[in-house]
Amino acid sequence: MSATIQSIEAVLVDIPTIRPHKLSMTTMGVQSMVIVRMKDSNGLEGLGEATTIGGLAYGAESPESVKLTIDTYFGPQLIGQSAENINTLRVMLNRSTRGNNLARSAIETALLDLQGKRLNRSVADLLGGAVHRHIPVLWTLASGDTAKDIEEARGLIETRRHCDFKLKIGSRRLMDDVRHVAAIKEAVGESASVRVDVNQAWDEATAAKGMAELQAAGIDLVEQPTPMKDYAALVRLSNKFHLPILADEAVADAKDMYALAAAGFSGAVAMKIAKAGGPMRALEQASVAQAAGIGLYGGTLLEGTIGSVASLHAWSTLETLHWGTEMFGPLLMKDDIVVKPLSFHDHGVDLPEGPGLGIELDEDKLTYYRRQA
Ligand code: MUC
Ligand code: MG
Repeated sequence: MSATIQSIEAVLVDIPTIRPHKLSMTTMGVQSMVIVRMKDSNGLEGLGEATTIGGLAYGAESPESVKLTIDTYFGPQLIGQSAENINTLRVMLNRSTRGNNLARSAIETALLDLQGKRLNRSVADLLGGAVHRHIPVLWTLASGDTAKDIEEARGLIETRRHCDFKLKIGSRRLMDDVRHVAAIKEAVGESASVRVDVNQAWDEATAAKGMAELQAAGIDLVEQPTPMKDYAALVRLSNKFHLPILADEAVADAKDMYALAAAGFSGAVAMKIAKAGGPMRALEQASVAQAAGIGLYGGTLLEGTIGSVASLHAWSTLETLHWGTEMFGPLLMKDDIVVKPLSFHDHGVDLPEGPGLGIELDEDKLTYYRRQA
């Protein structure tokens, strides 16, 4: 059964968050997603998603620019092409396009979903097969208030939804942040892993002082303490402390991973399908990290269910996720646009069953949350 791509629609969707989510560079009250609907000549539909954090606060692409890229550039190239050979289409886009990895990720995801539906296999099957079907997920405490964060963490530990926590810091004075983190660590105790994400807010000297303090407070991991392009600082800090560093903004794809590892970095990498340009490209990065002895972590740009599930299919194929994942994006939003939301329990999430991503859109919810022109 041959199939050609008939149409590609990129829909902007805005869903409020359950509480303000405070990061060093922005505070989110809503999450904006681009949902890709790719239809083929057999009437099947592939779904994809591209999301970022706070418009242009996290990276060079915004939800609005992703929609424009897909509508103006990717759509005309892809429509009419055979949908069956994803690698051929990836090569075509690689030749015509620089960057724009968020838009590429949504397209690669939709192609995989479509292919899986056509072949009656899951996306994980297309990627070689799932090694794990229940995947660990941490929660980010980012209300901006220490007492509220402690209360939130205690509730989640009690219901066994999460046992690991990431704290967003970097917008306050260093010692205020350290006191905030130490108080939460003390409240949740030894059995919970507490990590911090600085989102590039520190210079190297502040990071060195901060890491010494956080190491003493029993913190397990420090994510992206220094600016993304400053590889030398990240390498020096990773060599100086036994508290490991998680590289996030510094590393988008396999090439970045190679460059950072070759510069002498040790620690871990936050893989994100959005940064890499899709689930297949994120797994290319995982191979480079594994070869360099760098730990793996399944990262998020706070995607909704479609983007989170696409990531989960990729992460499920990896034998070891040294630091687990943070695929909690759907839980941060007040509502969902899929018929059957993900099942989060026992400190993790179940990989959905069924062909493709295993996700069905709720058309009414999509209509309700889609951005009006
Ligand atoms: C980031 O920088 O890691 C992931 C979890 C969260 O709360 O924010 C993101 C982005
Ligand atoms: Mg991060």
